[in-house]
Amino acid sequence: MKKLFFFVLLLTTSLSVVYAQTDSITTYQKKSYMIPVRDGIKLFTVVIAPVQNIKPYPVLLLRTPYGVNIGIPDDSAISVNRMGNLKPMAKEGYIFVFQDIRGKFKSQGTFEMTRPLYHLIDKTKTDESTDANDAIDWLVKNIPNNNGCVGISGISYPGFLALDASVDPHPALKACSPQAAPADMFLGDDFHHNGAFRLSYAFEYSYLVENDKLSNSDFPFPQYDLYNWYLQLGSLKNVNEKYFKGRIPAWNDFVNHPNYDEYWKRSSRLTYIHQPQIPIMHVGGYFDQEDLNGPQIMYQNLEKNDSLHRNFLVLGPWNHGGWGDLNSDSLDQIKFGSFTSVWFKALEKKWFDYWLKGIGDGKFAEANCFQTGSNRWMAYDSWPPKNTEPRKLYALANRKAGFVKPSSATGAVSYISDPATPVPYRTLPVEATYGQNSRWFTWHVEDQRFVATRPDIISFLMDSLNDDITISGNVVAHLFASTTSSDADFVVKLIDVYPDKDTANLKMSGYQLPVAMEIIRGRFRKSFEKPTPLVPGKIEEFVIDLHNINHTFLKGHHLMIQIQSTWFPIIDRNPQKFIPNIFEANESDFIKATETVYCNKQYSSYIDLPVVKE
Ligand code: PG9
Repeated sequence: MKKLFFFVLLLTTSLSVVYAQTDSITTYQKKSYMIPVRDGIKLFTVVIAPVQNIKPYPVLLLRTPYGVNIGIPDDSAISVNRMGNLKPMAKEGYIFVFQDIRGKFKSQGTFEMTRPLYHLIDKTKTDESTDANDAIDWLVKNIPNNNGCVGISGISYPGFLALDASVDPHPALKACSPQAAPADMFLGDDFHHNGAFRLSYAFEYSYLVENDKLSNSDFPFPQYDLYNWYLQLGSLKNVNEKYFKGRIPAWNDFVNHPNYDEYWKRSSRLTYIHQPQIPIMHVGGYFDQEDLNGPQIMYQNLEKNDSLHRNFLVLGPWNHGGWGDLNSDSLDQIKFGSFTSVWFKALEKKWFDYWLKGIGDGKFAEANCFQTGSNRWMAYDSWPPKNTEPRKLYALANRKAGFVKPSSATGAVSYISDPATPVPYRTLPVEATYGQNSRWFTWHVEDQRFVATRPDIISFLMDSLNDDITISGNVVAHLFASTTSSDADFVVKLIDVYPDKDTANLKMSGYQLPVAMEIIRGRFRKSFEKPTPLVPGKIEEFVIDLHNINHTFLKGHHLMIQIQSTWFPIIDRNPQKFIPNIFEANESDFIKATETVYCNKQYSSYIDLPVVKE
């Protein structure tokens, strides 16, 4: 979740209604409506429109489950100076519309988490696409002084809703920008990654949205550091027994659908959205802690059928929704050399100005992907770019990494993984996800030295680079591994290790920046639909998509591969003994196992890297 509104800035000040007579827009006015949709329910909607009707304006719509009531009375006037990062657009005239979706806050109906696109199967059914369609129809017919063109945008859940609106769009809907929008909740994004359950996120988020229709609820944890709280929770079956008591529908769905079944496929946007029906600009962050995969994979999915050239991509050095942040020149310790959100906001305005107002030449790069390391914006006519060659970065038995395949017939590295002492995914304390002081927002760039000395982590370090090396595109790990038990998780990280003595910034010396990382739950290595146990001692290949990056490893830096089998509590503990449904595991099912990663001629574990050609 991203703090929704620029309105945070104006909650404390509602101006008295003063209508300045100038030729640029200085003042907006708020009104609210209950907008009816086709099945008769009504959706609460806030409209913030220019007071000065210099010309007709387009509508920019945002739909959300997080509440749109901005706490100022209807008819209040709002100065453009208080409209935060919407100010540049506001000055030139847009009608901003915010809507509570079905079943949340002041809207009628029932909320359903990531509601499937029901109307695609049954035309009589409603969903977020039909609700958006009906709302747009009402808006263009009822909001004074609109120019008949609507854009939709939003970050995360609102981005997901924007994408839905682009399916069978209302004719007035001219452009859509889904930003940090999840695509598939089992394969990637918020609730699972490759079938591994995102425990702390799924627990806290489902409670946040479903505990109470009228608020965003924080689970009342009795302690600040939740690492031990989640550990003491024990088996996942204790969640309903002790806390939720079956009253959080999304949690019950997690429990009842442990595999990639029809339930997950129905809610996956990859199942139904194959073609951009209007111009779409996907926006994602390389360090997005919630929905890193969605924008990348949905862009790729739509690109296959984009003969009309409506599909565009922006990737930046951002956490979840970081393109809205004021301090976007850095993420925690990592500096990007410029205010990346300022750059993006200018592009976003240009984009909507073109599609909704006809301003500009409409020449947009297919993909604008910031390059981390070298810290520059790059424009591409295809993504991933074509000027790369695949190179394999091997893990070697002497704990080194390199581009030369191991030649020895033997070679392997083992470690013991114990679900009783899982590796923390970030430094303690693990604050509540959206709680006070939470460092949830930056854990994707956290220095991995905090785990480097643990015996249940293995690292493979390459010699320092003599020249820069740039990786642009999809990074994929191929792990050859075995376990002594019947199930195992594997986390693989590609890390940029800064020089031992970084003269550019001494404090960053030795920093271990994870530029790509991902997990797979071993049982799903062959099929997400039909999990199968691992065979003790049997070497198998685990293919793990580490997603798209655009990163320059600078001269003097090292590449490093790191592997571990727990990542807690963002990922639940795999009992390591195969049982059909982990949500029903008993305490006795959680057992230690020895995991072995192979680094030899026959079984060489590696990461496939698209390296930019000189
Ligand atoms: N990551 C959040 C989310 C999106 C869609 C479904 C469930 C969760 C969010 O930030 O809105």
